[in-house]
Amino acid sequence: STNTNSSGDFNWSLNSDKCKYSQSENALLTNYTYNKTIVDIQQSHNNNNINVSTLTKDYNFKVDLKIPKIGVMLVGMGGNNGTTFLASLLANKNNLTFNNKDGPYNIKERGGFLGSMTQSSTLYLGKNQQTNEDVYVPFNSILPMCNPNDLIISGWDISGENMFKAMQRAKVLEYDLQEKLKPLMESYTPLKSIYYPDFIAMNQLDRADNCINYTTKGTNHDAYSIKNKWNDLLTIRQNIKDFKNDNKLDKVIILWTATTEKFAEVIPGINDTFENLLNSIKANHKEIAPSTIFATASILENCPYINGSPQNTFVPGLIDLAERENVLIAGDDFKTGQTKLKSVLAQFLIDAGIKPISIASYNHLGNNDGLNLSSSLQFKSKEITKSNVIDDMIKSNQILYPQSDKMKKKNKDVDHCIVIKYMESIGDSKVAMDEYYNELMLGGHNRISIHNVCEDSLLASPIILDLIIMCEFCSRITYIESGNQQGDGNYQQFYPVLSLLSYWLKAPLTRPGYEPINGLNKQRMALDNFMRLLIGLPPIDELRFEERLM
Ligand code: NAI
Ligand code: DG6
Repeated sequence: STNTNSSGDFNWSLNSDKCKYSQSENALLTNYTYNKTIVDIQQSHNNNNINVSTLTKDYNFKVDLKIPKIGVMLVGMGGNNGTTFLASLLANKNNLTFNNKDGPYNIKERGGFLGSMTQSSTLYLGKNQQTNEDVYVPFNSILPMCNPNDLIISGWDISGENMFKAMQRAKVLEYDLQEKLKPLMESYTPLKSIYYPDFIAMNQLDRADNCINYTTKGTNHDAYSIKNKWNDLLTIRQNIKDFKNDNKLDKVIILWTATTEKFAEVIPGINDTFENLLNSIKANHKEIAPSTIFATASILENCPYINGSPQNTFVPGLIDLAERENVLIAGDDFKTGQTKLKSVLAQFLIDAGIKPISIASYNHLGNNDGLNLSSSLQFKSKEITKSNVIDDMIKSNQILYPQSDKMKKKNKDVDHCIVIKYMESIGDSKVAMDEYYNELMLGGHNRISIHNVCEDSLLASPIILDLIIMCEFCSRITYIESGNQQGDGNYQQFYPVLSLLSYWLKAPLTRPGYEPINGLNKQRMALDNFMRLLIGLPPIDELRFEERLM
């Protein structure tokens, strides 16, 4: 069949017997044969017997080509990320030009959403028949994806400042850009939110003037009620309903970009199953975090929920609820700078057979995120997501990291330390310093030092955009296993934990029983190949036989 797609300045058509367009459904239907390698390891005496075989499965995928009207609700809308994200959407939509020290800067002319994979990167299509050159197309031109200009934004914050004032407070954007954005931003005011003081640092108390559960005027914890968590849940659900109805939206996506919370304790009988979780919300259990209320409300309203912070919002009871309601969820913690680079560099070193022995990662920053993380329980949440990123890489190479070594070193394969210090004067301009100390052959070593400085929220905002766009796109994809006699013959959605989004997340949430993949290139490869298969193209294998064989 021939499918035509257009993306601004070029048209392309596809000849593939794998996919066809269904006019009645306005959908693209594709057959794909998935090849899987299965390793069976049997232990006998001191030996491992490894048996390798292959398995194929045929799937039919369906992509709904109609882009719905999409609303996004940000939890923590008035923070540095929330304001920068909204500012970037409005600045692009209105094609703003502002002055900085170099003169006029037109946002569209300079590339728009730099740092966004969906908006500013390309996907390998194939070889140019005439010149043998590789041909790449914009990632978002392959299949219809939401245009950032069309997103309708709302959200909550415990601070009631309007978005212009909140943007000023964030001190991320150039003065002239803030002034140009003023009339566009000041009409946005965050909805009242939930504040349970135990979950975030004490130093955040001063901000909390816009809370649902504000009972008495006061300047201490006692001013905020944690006595009616069920009511808080109902309020958030109503907020979502109202937003959807008022704006006539087809879909709403909720994304947490609020302050990092401490980890909630996972307690059998309290938050381990969906029933226990709902009962514990009714009982005002102390381990129910604001983020868990938001995620529960979101799932019950059938809205995908994305967690951009490190805390364990997705306690087992919530995953259970998402499975039961069949609603997409993804987390945890935006993978923006230091960790993103680590998920490339550590993977490269280990794949190259070089052995990282220690990785020291320092950060200092002076924004409100840094202030909150100066408190030990909140730092702990971040330390966990920043540390775990090399686990699967270590496990992948038993030559460099034999199991026996691990026993000797008390479970520490790589000495990996994470330091975060708050320095007010640095503002949002985060400094990240890393030192990788590696073992080479014949007893040699090398040290790689990295020093990166940049506005934290300018890295996070395009990632927020990608998460929303890809989450929405994935929600339009269904599949059926060919020849599945047992199923009811209906197309089904992805498994609710949307691990395809792990490219943008520091500690990817995975399906229970599966381990996260952290390597950035592996994560990207999954996204690229998935896009290709949906339009009937084979996965990229880099074999390039036309060049290498006679
Ligand atoms: P921020 O402190 O500027 O913004 C957080 C906002 O959340 C504040 O306006 C605060 O008032 C609000 N808030 C706190 N509790 C709330 C609640 N229960 N409901 C609604 N609003 C609430 O922080 P920033 O820099 O915007 O970062 C946001 C989150 O994203 C943090 O958890 C941070 O660790 C995480 N993150 C940030 C990255 C970055 O590069 N900027 C990267 C990875 C994660
Ligand atoms: C200091 O580490 C503050 C954090 O919120 C980070 O800026 C954020 O988690 C980004 O981390 P990374 O490792 O992806 O740069």
